[in-house]
Amino acid sequence: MSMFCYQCQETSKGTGCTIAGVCGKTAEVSDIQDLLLFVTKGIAVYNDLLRKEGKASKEADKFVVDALFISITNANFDFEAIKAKVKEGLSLKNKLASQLNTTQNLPDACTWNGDESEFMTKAKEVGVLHTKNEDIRSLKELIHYGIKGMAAYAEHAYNLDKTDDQIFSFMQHALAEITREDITIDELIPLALETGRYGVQVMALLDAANTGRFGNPEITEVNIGAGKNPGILISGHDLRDIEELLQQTEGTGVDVYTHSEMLPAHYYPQLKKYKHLVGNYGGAWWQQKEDFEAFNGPILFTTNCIVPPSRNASYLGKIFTTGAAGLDGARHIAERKPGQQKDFSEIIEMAKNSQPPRQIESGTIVGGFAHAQVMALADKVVDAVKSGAIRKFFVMAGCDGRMKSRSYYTDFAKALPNDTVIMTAGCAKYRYNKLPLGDIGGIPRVLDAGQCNDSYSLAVIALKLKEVFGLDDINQLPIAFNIAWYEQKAVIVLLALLHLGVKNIHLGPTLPGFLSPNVAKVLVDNFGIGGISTVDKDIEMFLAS
Ligand code: FSO
Ligand code: SF4
Repeated sequence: MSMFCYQCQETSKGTGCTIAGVCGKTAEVSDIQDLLLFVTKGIAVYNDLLRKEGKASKEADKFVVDALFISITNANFDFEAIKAKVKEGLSLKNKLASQLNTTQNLPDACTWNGDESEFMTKAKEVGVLHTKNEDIRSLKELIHYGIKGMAAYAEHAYNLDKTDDQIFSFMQHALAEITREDITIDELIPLALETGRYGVQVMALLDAANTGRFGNPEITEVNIGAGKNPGILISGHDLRDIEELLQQTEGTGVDVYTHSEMLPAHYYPQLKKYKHLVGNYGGAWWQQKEDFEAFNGPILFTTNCIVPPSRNASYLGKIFTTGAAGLDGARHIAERKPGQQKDFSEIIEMAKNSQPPRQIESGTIVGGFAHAQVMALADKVVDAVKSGAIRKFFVMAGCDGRMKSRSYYTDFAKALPNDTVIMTAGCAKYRYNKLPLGDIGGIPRVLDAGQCNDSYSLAVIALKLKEVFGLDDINQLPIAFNIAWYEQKAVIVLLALLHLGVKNIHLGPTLPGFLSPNVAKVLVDNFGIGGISTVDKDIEMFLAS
């Protein structure tokens, strides 16, 4: 075995990538990520203790968030950049150690201080399989992945100057807890549920950060064709990055197109006002090789999901990364200095010398149904439910991926009866957002709330509908949850929904490989979590319940 990783839905054979990642991660990158997470746990333990002494470090808060985000699926493939982060972590760890008054039994994650020549040997000792008991390992990793998702959302909020000390504190406390060798299953289960509570909190924080700066998403038709000017394609999830890119490209003759999870940028008043934000180009993240070949201009990744390009890809020299994203061979745009913007001039210059994008499709898609917009239509929605025009809502949020079995979601959307409405968020929507599914009395049958974190909006809508209908329990609403997952942000979304009391969530296309049979049983018995079967059987089951 040259590596071990089982954090995403596409993990090899559903059990673990052991030679190289299905995602394109090499064993070397996987190992250095393991080491980074080990050092990060040491920092979390120290900062958790320092917090008790009233001396928590803000530098550590930020480091933990960055390091976790870097190790999310498809975010960073740059070995040297991750190694540099390990070194930065080691020196921060020593700084924190020197500030701590209490000395107690500290774990290896705190005390290990190897030099660069020892990095790869140590990395082999500290990965996921270090925990031998499969149930403990499963629960620890469930919490760990939830916290990674939380870190992604905390980072986006941070970039918009919104932070929450309770979230930093919980992340570090939870990391410290899962570093314990003596932690029991009875301690880990409530910690997993508490992770969901902070999942709701971080999504609320990011929602407030996004809407506070860019306004509430509103119904918007987004062009999916190509224009005549050269363009920059921006991917990932960071709205501060796209705002600065739009400001810096204004008046340059270069258009900006969104890709994959950046599509919802079009729904925000303070972003859609830029006339040169002309459309969304291509499909979900996993189709990027074909889409990028056709785009012609430079591509900026603000986060995941990156698919490492092959050596002969025509767009090889045109990829830029920023923030937590990284790719060897791509140019990385440095962090913004205090009071300044990131400098995107190199990308803009490259775009000016590029051909315009090749048109690969035409038409428009509609979105912008986040909580404020749906609530503005509440009377219409409630009437449609009361009159029976809408029989059921299907929350089909989450992620897309390359597995063939994900065609289930397209078939499911097509087979749903005409009196049902899909509520979506995240890149899962690309499986059905270009289908002609029509509307019910002016309410589109696919309501896109936004990015994966905007699953929060779907939960807010459900809670408001519960109030409107005077119900005691969210599960009495005519809403079914058929969620597609791929990476760790979907894990925090799932834990958040469980925290809100949502039961009987179906998860596909496969259940997580990191759930041991016993941990899966806990989720099934207590929350009614289920998988998927065939489209017909599932629709029948959902409509009957
Ligand atoms: Fe998708 Fe990738 Fe947004 Fe994820 S582009 S898969 S859950 O990063 O975060 O939905
Ligand atoms: Fe495998 Fe997923 Fe880990 Fe990549 S992120 S190595 S595909 S489990």
